Formats: sequence, structure tokens, C-alpha cells
Amino acid sequence: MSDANLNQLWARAVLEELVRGGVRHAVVCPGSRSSPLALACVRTQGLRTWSVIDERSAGFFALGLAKQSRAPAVLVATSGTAGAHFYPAVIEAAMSQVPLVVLTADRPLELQGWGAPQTVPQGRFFGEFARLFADVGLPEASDAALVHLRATVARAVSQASRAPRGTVHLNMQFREPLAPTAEDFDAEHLSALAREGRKGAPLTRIVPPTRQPDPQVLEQVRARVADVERGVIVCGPRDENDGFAEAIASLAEATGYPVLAEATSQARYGGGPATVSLYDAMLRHEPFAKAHRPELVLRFGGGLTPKGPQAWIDGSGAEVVLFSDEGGLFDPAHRASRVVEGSAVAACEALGKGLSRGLGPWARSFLWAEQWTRAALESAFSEDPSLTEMRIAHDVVAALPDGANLFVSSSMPIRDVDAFAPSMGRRLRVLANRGANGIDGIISSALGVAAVSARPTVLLTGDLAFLHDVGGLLTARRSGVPLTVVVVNNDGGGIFSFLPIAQAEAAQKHYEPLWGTPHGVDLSHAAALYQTRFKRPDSPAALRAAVAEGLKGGLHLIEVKVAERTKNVDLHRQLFARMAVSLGEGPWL
Ligand SMILES: Cc1ncc(C[n+]2csc(CCOP(=O)(O)OP(=O)(O)O)c2C)c(N)n1
Repeated sequence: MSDANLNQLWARAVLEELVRGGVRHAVVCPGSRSSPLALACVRTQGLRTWSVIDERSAGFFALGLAKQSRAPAVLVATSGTAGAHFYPAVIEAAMSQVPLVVLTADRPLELQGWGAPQTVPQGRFFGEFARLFADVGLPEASDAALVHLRATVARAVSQASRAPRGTVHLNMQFREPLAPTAEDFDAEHLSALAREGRKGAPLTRIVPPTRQPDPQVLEQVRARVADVERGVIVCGPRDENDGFAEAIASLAEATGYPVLAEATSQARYGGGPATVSLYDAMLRHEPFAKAHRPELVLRFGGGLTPKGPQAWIDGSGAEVVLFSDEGGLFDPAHRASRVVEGSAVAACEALGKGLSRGLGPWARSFLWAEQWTRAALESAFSEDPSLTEMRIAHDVVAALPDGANLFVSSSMPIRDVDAFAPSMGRRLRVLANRGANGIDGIISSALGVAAVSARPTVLLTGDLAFLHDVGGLLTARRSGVPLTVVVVNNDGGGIFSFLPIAQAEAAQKHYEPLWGTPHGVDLSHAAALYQTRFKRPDSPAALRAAVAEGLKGGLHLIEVKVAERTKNVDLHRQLFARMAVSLGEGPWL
């Protein structure tokens, strides 16, 4: 299709370069100034365009798309405050290395700074959270301008996709006409390079160095591993879909080290025989924790969600080696004596070379503890059929089929999945927004994951996180993407009941209005507003049935009302204690 006007040509060049740079999904928010970009999105081959009304939801939806597909997604907003609503998603993307390309449409230079409507300074909207910002200037029908535009876009998408991945922001000015009305403009004299770029390839392909870990350092670490029997492998949050579970399983077999696998590490569900999931409970047993202090810790991914096990590692006095795919320094306690950058999978392969220790008494002691704590957990659940927050986390995970995706909101749901939903043979992809631990954009993020996955996706969320992004249900309804949302409704922020603020005498009368924040919202009304199928199960069997129904397709909201928040704290303590007690008095090794 030929370009009706210069804006069309300009916007087409941008989207062509993005697709040639690897972008496959565009999330477009409605607006007038962004019309050339919106039209270019739907007209560009190889790009799927999603329409999202609320820019904050759009930002997180794009984050979910990119998190799941591991490829950059593009976001389009009109001028004014619109693009600013991408900010929280941009922050999460920066903190968890997710590639995004933001395009904000802007008024032309002559309208800026003089009170024109919907005109605000949009340069560097996202401050240090953007890996690159460029104001690409006004459309111009010249070779120099178009080739520069194409090169700038090619550079931007490459910047978003190279380590450390994150957001790039291009601000794009457009004069009228914004609609595709025919207009005379001098395109005939343009070179083929300016008009079409390099068909099938970006104008400039920037090839970053392959990020292989340093072989010499790996050899030094490998030598330490060969010397030390009391080592552990610790896997924190990591989204990559690159055979990590298999690589870790082989490393465990080679080193004889147990694998403490966080729920969102992609090494727990479908992990190998050395997988330890219930470490939170077992490390609460002080004599057990003391007897199992490691001498060497091989850490992968981010820090562990539960504080206790992370503190156990940090306080163990062990030599800690941190493997960081993209250079992120997840070590606030400064315990790592080395940080080895580059592919974690490649590191695992190199570290295991020539070693074949197998799972001996040291690893088996952890695995034995895993069995006992698991038996205690299961027997507690079989004795009491009430739907506690821990039980919901456990049962939702257990209800998922092989290959399913689970998105989990921050605060108690992620902690409960980590603590009470042990590994199983089925492989699951478990994701959470743990870059900044926000409770914002959760429905939209999960929906983005679902949108690019052929497998079913379930979201497990707290009620405040749900209400924070309830507009995400609008995105869900309009997109037709299947999603099952399970809300643990404790009528407010349950996590705060575990913190000292809940006990502070001087803050008592302010606790509920400022921290507990009960809302009394009947979630069935949200389901009615967004035309979502709704269930409110009151038993584990009913919950499993509701999840099974959701997995068949469509948009489902499942609300589980749970015990009051203070009681939840006691229930957690009791279950943790019961699991820890199952380890007996030792000696274990
Ligand atoms: C955007 C954002 N605002 C505020 C917070 C602080 N915060 C952490 S947990 C939490 C409460 C979450 O409540 P809910 O989603 O119901 O989960 P629960 O704690 O009950 O499990 C809040 C407000 C945050 N993490 N992110």
C-alpha cells in the first residue's frame, strides 16, 4: 500500500524497522496524535496489534507479552499524560530486564511550550529507567532524515534487546494531517533505502557480544566445587525459557549439591531429583538450619522471596558465587565474592564438566527433609479442609496441567506459593513482577503472558492487587485472551499483619484504615461489569473444579474468601511449625 502522506511514510518506516529488529506485538492506546503510528501498526506485516484503552494496563500488558515471549513489545500512546501511565511498567521492565519499546506521539515543535492543548514536555519521561531516549524530530521527506530515522529505530530496538534489557523511548512529533488523507509530498526523489530500508533486515544491525561467562573464572569456580562437598545451588526468580531446569538438574547431579529452587526460578516445577522447594519451612528449624550450613553457594537469578532462607545463605559464612545473566547485582548483603556475568545455562554446563559426584548423603539430607515437610503439609491439609491462604496456593498449583503458566502477585500469594506449593513432575512456568515488587498491573501482566502463550494461564492474586488493576479485566474482555483469575480475598493487605506495624501500640487505631485497608467490595460486581464468568468456591474440591473449568478457556474470575488477616498470621505460624517439627531432633548428617 502506498503512503497517503508524509506522516504515513514516516510511521511505516518506524514500524518496519521495529519488526525487522524482532518486535512481533504492538499495544496501541487510542488517541489522535498517534494515529499515523496506530495505522502503521495494523498495516505492518509480521506484527500483531492489540488495542488497550488504559495506558497503565497497556504498559503491563506489553510487559507480560515481552516477559513471556522474551522479545521486545512496542507501546504506542498519544501526546499529553497518556505515555506517563506506562511509567510503572517501564520501571518493572528496567528492574527485571524485559525489553519494551515506547513510542509517544507529540505535537510539533512550533506548538510546544506555548500552551497548546494536550502538550507537555515528553522528553525523558522515564528518566533513568529508559535505556535510551530519542526525540526523532519532525517527519521530513529527505533521504538523510528517513535513513536516520530508520537507523535510530534499529538502534533503539537493539538497545532494548541487549543486556541489560529494558525500555527504550522514542518521542515522535507529527503535524496535521493525522488521518491518512492524501497529500502531495515529494517521495519520488527518495532513495529505495530511505523509502523501504533494507528489506528483511534492519537498516543497521547492531550485533552485541555473545554473553558467555569467562572460561577462566568458571574453571576456578569449578575447581572450588570439586574441593567442596557441602555446597548448595540456589535459584531465585528468573524468567528465561532456555533449558535452565535441565541445566540445573545436570549441575546438581555433577556436583552433588541440592537445588533450593524458588517458585519463580523456572527450576522448581519440572526440576530434577535434587529439587528442594520447602526450604522456608525446613530452615525455620534452627538445629536443622545450623547442621546444613553450606560452605559454597552457587546462586542463580534474583534474591529469594522469603527473607529467612536468604538470611540463612547470607549468614552462613559460605563462599557465595553469583551467576548473573545480564549483570544484575542481586546481592544487597554483599556476600558474593564473585559475580560471573553471562548465560547461566552455559555456566552450569561448564561447571559440571568432569564432575560426577551424584546425590550423596549431603544432598539426600535436604531431600529427606523435603519429603518430611511435604508429608506434614499434606497431612495438615487432609485433616482440615478449610480454604486457608496457604491451601489455596498449594491447590491452585496442584490443579495446573503440564506446561501451564502461573502468574502470581507480590505480597502473600508469591510467598505462599513459594512456601507451600512444592515441586512436582509437571513443568510450569511461574512468573511474577519481582523487579520492583509492585502490586500494580497484575491482571494486565498476566494477560500479556496469556496472549502469547499456547498454554493456559492462571493468575493467583491478592484482593488489593486485583482491585488495583481491575481495569485489566477490561483489557481481558476486549482482547478475548483466555485467563483464569483466582483472587485470595482477605479484605485488605494481609502481608502487613506479619509486620511489626501490626503490633505497634502507638499505631493501633490507624492500622486498619492505613495498612489493613479493608474495602468490602463484592467482587461478583467486577465480574458482572466486565462480563467475566464468576465462581466463589468454599471448599478445596470446589476450588479445583473452578480452576479446571477456567483451564478450558474464556475469562474466569474465582474469588476465595479467607479467614481474617490476623488469624491468617497464626495459621501460617502453625503450619510452618508443624512442617519444621516433622524434621525431628537429628542428627541428620
Ligand atoms: C504499586 C504498589 N503500591 C503499594 C505497594 C505496597 N504493598 C505491598 S503488599 C500490599 C498489599 C497487598 O494486598 P493484597 O494484594 O490483597 O495481598 P495480601 O497482602 O493480602 O496477600 C501493598 C499495598 C506495592 N508493593 N506496590
